[in-house]
Amino acid sequence: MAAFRLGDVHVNLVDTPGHPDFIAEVERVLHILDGGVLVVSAVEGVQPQTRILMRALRRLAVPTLLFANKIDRPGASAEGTLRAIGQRLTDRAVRMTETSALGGQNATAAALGPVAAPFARELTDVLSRSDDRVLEEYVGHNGHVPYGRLRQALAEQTRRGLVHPVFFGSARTGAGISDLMAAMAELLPLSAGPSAGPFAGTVFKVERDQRGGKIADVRVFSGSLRTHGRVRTGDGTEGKISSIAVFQPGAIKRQAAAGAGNIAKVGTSPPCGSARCLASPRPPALSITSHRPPSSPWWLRSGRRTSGT
Ligand SMILES: Nc1nc2c(ncn2[C@@H]2O[C@H](COP(=O)(O)OP(=O)(O)OP(=O)(O)O)[C@@H](O)[C@H]2O)c(=O)[nH]1
Ligand SMILES: [Mg+2]
Repeated sequence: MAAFRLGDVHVNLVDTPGHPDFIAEVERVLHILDGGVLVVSAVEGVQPQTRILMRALRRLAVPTLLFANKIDRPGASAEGTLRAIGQRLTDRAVRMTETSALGGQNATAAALGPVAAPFARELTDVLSRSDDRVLEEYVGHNGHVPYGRLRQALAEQTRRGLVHPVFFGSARTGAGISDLMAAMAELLPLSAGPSAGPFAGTVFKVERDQRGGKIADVRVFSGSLRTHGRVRTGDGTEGKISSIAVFQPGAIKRQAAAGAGNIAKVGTSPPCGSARCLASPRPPALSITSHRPPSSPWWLRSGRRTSGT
């Protein structure tokens, strides 16, 4: 897990294993996400576990970007990867970056934009499949929907899980990474639960701390948790919160409280034994906002990252 900032957006990243043996554990994490980045290899393409993860993300309606990694590696192919994505993952993928010099250290990936006419056509084509208004505007504007309008429809449909933007790049050389990160802020939903009011959160993992005590990893959707506050720690058992540490950029910080949007490591007495502790499910009405004003704080992608590079 890690936290970082993208402008005024606070991002909590939860990395999950791509191996199918861990799928049950991964699914528990998928429930707490606001959005996902499914990583595939631009060399190996779509692997069986990638399909399992994509199915789970779609079933749970997690808005998901696709990242085709390793464009620096010999054998990397943008066309091959896009074909595999189209055939084996989704027919609603839309390519967001152009690439050059694939297969070597100098491989580049750059965001497509308004000057790329085929890109605008592809966006129009994919977006109009789920939104008749885009088609109407296409006809009304003689085949040229304004780029800003396409981008807005792209964000809207990505947040509803109707399209999956595809980015290329290399974690090794850094190519394409800034475009992927910018897209996380632009296209994935922000969570906007209030910090006032009753607590709602989910324990998505329970692990041992250095002293052998149990620590619960909690995503707070709304309200807050405070040290010494009373909580339910299991099947009806009442307990007390003994410690809270919140993921902040660069560090996990001990804090007196964790509020909406935080991911926190929470110690309780008696210990939180299972994911049912602190039981208070994600409130559906608060889970995702479908619309993000450009400069409002957003919390997360709580890790929308899954899968096998
Ligand atoms: N050439 C190249 N190698 C990469 C790149 N990204 C990751 N790798 C290598 O790929 C291997 C797997 O990387 P990981 O980051 O462990 O992949 P992962 O998807 O997290 O794997 P799991 O957690 O096991 O699912 C490592 O040897 C990395 O060094 C890349 O962009 N280019
Ligand atoms: Mg990994």
